[in-house]
Amino acid sequence: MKQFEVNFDGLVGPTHNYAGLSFGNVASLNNAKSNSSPKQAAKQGLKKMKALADMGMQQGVLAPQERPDILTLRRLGFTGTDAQVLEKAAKQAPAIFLACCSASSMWTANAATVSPSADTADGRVHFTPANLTNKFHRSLEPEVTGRILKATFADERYFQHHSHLPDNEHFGDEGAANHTRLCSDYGHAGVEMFVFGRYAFDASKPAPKRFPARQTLEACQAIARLHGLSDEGVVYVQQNPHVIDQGVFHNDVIAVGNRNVLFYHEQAFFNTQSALDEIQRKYGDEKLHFIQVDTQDVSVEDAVKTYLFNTQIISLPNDEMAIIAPTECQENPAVSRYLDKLLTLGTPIKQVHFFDVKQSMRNGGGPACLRLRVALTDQEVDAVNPNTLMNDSLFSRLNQWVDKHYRDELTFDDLRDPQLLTESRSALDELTQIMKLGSVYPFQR
Ligand code: SUG
Repeated sequence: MKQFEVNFDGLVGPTHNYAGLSFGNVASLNNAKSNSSPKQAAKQGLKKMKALADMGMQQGVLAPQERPDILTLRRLGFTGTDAQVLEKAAKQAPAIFLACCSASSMWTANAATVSPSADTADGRVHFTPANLTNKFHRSLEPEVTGRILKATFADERYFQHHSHLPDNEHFGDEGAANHTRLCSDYGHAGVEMFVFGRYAFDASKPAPKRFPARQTLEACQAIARLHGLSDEGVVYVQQNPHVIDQGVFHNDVIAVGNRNVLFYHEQAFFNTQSALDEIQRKYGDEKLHFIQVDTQDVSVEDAVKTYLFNTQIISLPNDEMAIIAPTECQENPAVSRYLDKLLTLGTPIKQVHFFDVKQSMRNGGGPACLRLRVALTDQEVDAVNPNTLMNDSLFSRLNQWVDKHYRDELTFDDLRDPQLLTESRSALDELTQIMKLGSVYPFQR
């Protein structure tokens, strides 16, 4: 049996904009209110997906969500026609209105936590959508995320879908952005490393002071239980509260792993040595490659600016590992020097490829934020909705679709334009036909 890691990237939605919604995420705050280009954003994402498919990787696509979110605005008491709901919300409650316009579902690393069949008690692939409770705009995602995941991974013989955790800060869950799996090969049982920012029920434990910790230990434990993971296959690691306070709002901004490699910053974790010891012990006899980047080589500030750790580490068909990095890493002298050095260290990482995903980076989303990893056997790949898998024809179809429906530029005031709502809905309606997803959106039900 063959086994793969399939990256499911989020397709950027037609309302992609910069609203400064994410306190604790430096880029989101710094770029608030600048103009965006939904068309460029979607095309940058598609280009990365296609490039990985061309490298011989299995690559999937996850559909965006319906925005502006009229249903939520109605739940909050705005009434009338859809256009009136938009107008009233924009005028009376601009902050709520903006949250309901965000295309944030593009960062599919936050869509769900996924455990491959090799790790779970019932031998199925398990999915739990993230509740994203810490940010209002993101807390609107899990319901439809669940539907999109079910439409993508429909076959119940292979795929098990859970509801998102209770919507409360105690169980704040940000999905795969705080979840890393180490394994000798994708189809072999691995060690699932859950990284959390705080303890929900114990205020005496260390926690950040300036910015919020979005993920709790208790959320991680609930997911491990739901997915039927064994205690010997799980490690819980606390994130260093000081780096959260410097803008590391998810662990994937400071660490990334693939197979037998964990690439992380010296300051990433609270209790690094005991975490690494436990991971190695549970992993077994084969030595893991712990690649630590020291502060003297790359500061936390540069890591946050360039997203050195929000890179994807992928295993190419020839088994070499490659880093998929944003161009910001190439432009920063310290980080670019480090990446040159990394290739000479004799680790499994042998190549670096740079991608321009600036539209997403300006909201704090790098290459790794844009993708949800799903390790699958060839049988499971065959059970995936084939219209969600990237190939030449889907690539050109989706580019045409973007050209037809997306705006080149979106200013802040455009978001209240009822025409944008109509455009977005007709785009998504067509997309559900292209990807054969069924009626996943509220406006279709
Ligand atoms: O949740 N930004 C996202 C970025 C998510 C990045 N994902 C990972 N690290 N895995 C967030 O903070 C900003 C939206 C705005 O400000 O308009 C935003 O939601």
